[in-house]
Amino acid sequence: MIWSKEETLNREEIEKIQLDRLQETVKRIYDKVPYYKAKMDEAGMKPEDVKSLDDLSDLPFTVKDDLRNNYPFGLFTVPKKEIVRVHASSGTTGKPTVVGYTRKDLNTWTELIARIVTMAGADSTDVAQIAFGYGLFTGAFGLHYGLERIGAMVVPTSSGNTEKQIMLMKDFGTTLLVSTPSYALHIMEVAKKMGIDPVNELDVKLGLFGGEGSTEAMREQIQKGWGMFATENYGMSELIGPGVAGECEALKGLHINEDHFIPEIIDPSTGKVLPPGEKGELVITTVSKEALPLIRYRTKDITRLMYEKCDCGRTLVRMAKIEGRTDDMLIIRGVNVFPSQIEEVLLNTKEIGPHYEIIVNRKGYLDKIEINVELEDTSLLDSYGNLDKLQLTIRHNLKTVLGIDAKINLVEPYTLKRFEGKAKRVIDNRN
Ligand code: DLL
Repeated sequence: MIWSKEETLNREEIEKIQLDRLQETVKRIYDKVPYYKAKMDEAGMKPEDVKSLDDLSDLPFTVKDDLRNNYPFGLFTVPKKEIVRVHASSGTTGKPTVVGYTRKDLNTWTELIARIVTMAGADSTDVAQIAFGYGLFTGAFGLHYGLERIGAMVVPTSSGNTEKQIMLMKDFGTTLLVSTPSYALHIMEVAKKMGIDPVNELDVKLGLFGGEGSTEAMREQIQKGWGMFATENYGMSELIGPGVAGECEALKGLHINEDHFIPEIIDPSTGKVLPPGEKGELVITTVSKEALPLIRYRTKDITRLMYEKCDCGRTLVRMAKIEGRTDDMLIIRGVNVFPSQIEEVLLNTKEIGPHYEIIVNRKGYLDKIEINVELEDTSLLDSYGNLDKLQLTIRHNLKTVLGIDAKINLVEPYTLKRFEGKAKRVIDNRN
């Protein structure tokens, strides 16, 4: 099913909506936020200079520091009394990045989530368990209202308390799980430990995963372990939260809700817009938000756009799975590698499970990478020879596929840390 007619407009129609809304948005920020006015004046741009979508690339970028420098509400284009909700992204140091919503923004958000969950195959018969943390994080509240809007029965368990999650899942007949992919893996494992077979004893048939990246190999592990159809959706607090893009049942990329978000792909080092289809940093302009519109926001996420028609009938452009973030890329002795590429190699090795940890150290001037990876089961532990062989195979694969030389430590099942929210699998001790 397709939730809204905007998902199937032709290019001309969608671009007309984008241009009208872009012009309105640029005028809005210029008139209402002195910080933006100064920034545009500096770039020599006035709102009336935006005459076509091509003019978008002349507008200055917005970056996370712009939000930080205006903490907490400095970039809002409406007075505080019109804000009905705030969320914030944690940030590892200092103050969080605060985002705000008007009543209309919340309605837009709900509609966009209704679109992406419908796209993934959810409907009013679903019992949807939301295992994202409820709080300042946008994930839980975002999915919550959209799933209610399509008429699903929402079970707001929040994250954590995993055994109880599983009990409720069984008792309520949960059919749909919302979480990070890493938490989905963890719940699956705890269920097995409790003697519950997720495939035959739970009814979860659809996964709506997001908030962090995951590879195709990880998707396979989740699908197999749960007996479910695992889909992924993408978003970011600053842009709205989840609801920017989502996978349809064709699983050929994530459809971007283009009537609300205009995507561009840039070369992260020069800032130049790249031709259609090329890989680079995703830049998004929000064109329907009231409280916190963002012009050319640099997401730091690496992907590419696909404009060909999708099997599902939607005309919305698709973005490929996020490959990594510009600030996540590891440079190991001059070789650039994303943790997702390492994950792909590891998870394609039959004997190992989906839990791993990448540790980067610097010895003198040399970077050393060490990977702790869990065995799928304990059967190999008795044979030193087999373990040794497996270690060599993984090392060889990483070397040939990615060109990195890593020390591999095979560890027993259940020894590495598990995650209830976004996973942290890279420990970079170089700084
Ligand atoms: O993670 C919003 C969200 C919640 C999206 C739940 C989907 C589901 P932030 O906490 O601001 O917002 O983190 C945004 O998370 O820039 C990406 O690097 C990463 N991310 C989110 N979804 C995906 C995904 C939410 N499907 C940051 N694949 C983004 C890869 C993702 N990375």
